[in-house]
Amino acid sequence: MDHEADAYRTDLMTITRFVLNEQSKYPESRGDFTILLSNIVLGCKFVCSAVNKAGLAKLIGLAGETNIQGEEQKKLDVLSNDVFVKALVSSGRTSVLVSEEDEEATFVESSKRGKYCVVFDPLDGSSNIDCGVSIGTIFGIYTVEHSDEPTTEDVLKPGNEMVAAGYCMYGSSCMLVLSTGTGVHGFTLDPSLGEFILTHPDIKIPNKGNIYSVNEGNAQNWDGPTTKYVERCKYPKDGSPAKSLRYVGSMVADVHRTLLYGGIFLYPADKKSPNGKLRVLYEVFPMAFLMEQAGGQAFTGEKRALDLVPKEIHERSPIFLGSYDDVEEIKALYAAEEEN
Ligand code: FDP
Repeated sequence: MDHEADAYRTDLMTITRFVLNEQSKYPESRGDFTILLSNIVLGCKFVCSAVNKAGLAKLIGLAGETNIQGEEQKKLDVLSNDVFVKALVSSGRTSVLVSEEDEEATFVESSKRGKYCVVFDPLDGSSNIDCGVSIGTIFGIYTVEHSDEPTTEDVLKPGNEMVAAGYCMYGSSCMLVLSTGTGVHGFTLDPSLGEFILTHPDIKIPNKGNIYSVNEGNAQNWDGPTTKYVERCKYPKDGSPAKSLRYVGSMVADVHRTLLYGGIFLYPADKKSPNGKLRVLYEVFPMAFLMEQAGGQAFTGEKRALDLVPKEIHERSPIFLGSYDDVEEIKALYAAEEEN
């Protein structure tokens, strides 16, 4: 056994150390956010372990329930939702929870209430579970106005009021990407330690990328600007090389690649789904928050994504997010259409 190497590992920047360091910059802080985050991290480790064991434990398969989006729930979705609801409530730091899996918001009982609201998709990309493709948890955090009397209004706020957002990707490795509003940082789970270690400090998305990511099967129903944009990706007019297409169909995986390599991820509106598919509170907002914090942009086809004000907790919105210059291009196409 290499004791020297082992001792060196205790010097690593774990996610808990990282958040405690951040907390120490705010002398008035009482550690509530650190406690909340450590409960989210626990939930992620739990789901990661369940995802890894899914085949073995025969967890895969339908649980026989249908969620409010009309999708069949998988056992892992149900499990992940239970894991996060319990982890968040028991943190004693939350008042309102909105989960993709629950039709109504959950109001935490008064004895366990705290000053935060958490919106989350416990297991996004669920159609990929059965074939072992990367899936993930997405979350966003707000503070409540009055924790003694929380209401749904506490989460029906624009994304620019989020205090933190992140996702955990259950892929070839388990990675948690987090922003508390001061940049984006990536932590990889070291399974032997059970700790998330800072492996990707201060992630910055390249200003321009050479990948576009979209479900092209919907192309016949797209609007003009999206059609034009994707055409330009394939047949650039300025003589630059065509962009590559990459689409996993699991938002966390597609956004993660976009964040690291640059490029653009699109889930536009189409004739069949005028509001697109992705949910504002727990898909669009957290990913838009991370993109902006990494130097990219997120646009809805009308406005900056984080300026949307949702009216319903499960509202959807079209989304174009990624490298700054790539999103500028799609914004210009929408602006040109408006002028005509
Ligand atoms: P899924 O349906 O597998 O849960 O909103 C959920 C989501 O996956 C996203 O993770 C993904 O980006 C998108 O839907 C994929 O939708 P399409 O199958 O329509 O491309």
